[in-house]
Amino acid sequence: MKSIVILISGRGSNMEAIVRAAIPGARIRAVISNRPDAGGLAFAAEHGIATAVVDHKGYASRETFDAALIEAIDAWRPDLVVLAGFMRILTDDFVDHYRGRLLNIHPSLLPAFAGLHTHRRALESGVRVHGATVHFVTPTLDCGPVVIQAVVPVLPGDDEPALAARVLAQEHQIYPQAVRWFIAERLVIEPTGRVVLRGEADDVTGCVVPPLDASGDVGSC
Ligand code: NHR
Ligand code: GAR
Repeated sequence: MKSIVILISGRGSNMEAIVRAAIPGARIRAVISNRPDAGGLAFAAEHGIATAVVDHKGYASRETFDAALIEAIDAWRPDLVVLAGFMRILTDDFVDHYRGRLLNIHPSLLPAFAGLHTHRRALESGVRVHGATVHFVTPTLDCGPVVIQAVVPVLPGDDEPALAARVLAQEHQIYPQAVRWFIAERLVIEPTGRVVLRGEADDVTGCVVPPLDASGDVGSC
C-alpha cells in the first residue's frame, strides 16, 4: 500500500476527486493546508483522513515555512505528495526533497499561462482552447515534466467563472488518473524531461480532448 499526502489551500475539490476515486493500492494519509480556513479540511475530516494546518503566516521566511511543512508531511512517510490547489510557491530545497514524487495540477495548458489568474489571461489573449495540466513539480514554477493534459474550448460569451468551471470538471478527471498511474508505477520521467506511460494505455491517454458541443459553434474554430 502506498501513502499519499495532499496539500491544499482552499476548497479542495481536486483533493475530493482523488479521495472519491478510491485508487487501488493507495491510501490518503493526510490532508495538509497552509490556510486554517480551507474548505477542503472539513471534507477530509469527514472521510476519516488526518488533517493538519501549517499556516505560512506563522513563519518569517519561505525556508522556515517549507521546513515545517516537510516535517508535517514526512510524519506520514508518503510515497507521493499531491499539490491540489496549493497556493504557496515552494523553495528549491522542498522540491528537491520530494523530487520525482511531487505532483501539481495547474489550470492551463502549460507552457502557456504559468503562474496565477490563468483563466483571465486565457480570455484576454483570445486563445480558442484552454485546459489543465498535471505535472511533476520542479524548482522552476509550472515547468516540470507533463503527465496529462485536458483541453476545453473557450466559447463565445465565456467569463472567468464559466471557463474555470469547464476546466475544473476536466481537472477532476485527469488528476485521479495521473495519481492512479503514479501509484501503479507507470510514470517514467525520461532524462529529457518527458514523461512516458509504461504499459498499455488505459481508456485515457496522456491527452484528454472531450467531445466538442455538437452545435457546430466551436467545430470550425
Ligand atoms: N513550487 C515550485 N517550486 N514549482 C512549482 O511548479 C509549483 C510550486 C508551488 C506551487 C502550484 C501553482 C500553480 O499550479 C505550485 C507549483 C502558487 C503561486 C503563487 O504565485 C504560483 C503557482 C502555483 C501556486 N503563489 C503566491 C506566493 O507568493 C501566493 C498567492 C496566494 O497566496 O494566493 O507563493 O500555478
Ligand atoms: C484548481 O483549479 C487548481 O487547478 C488551481 O486552483 C484550483 C483549486 O481548486 N490551482 C492553482 O491555481 C495553483 N496555482 P480546488 O481547491 O477545488 O481543487
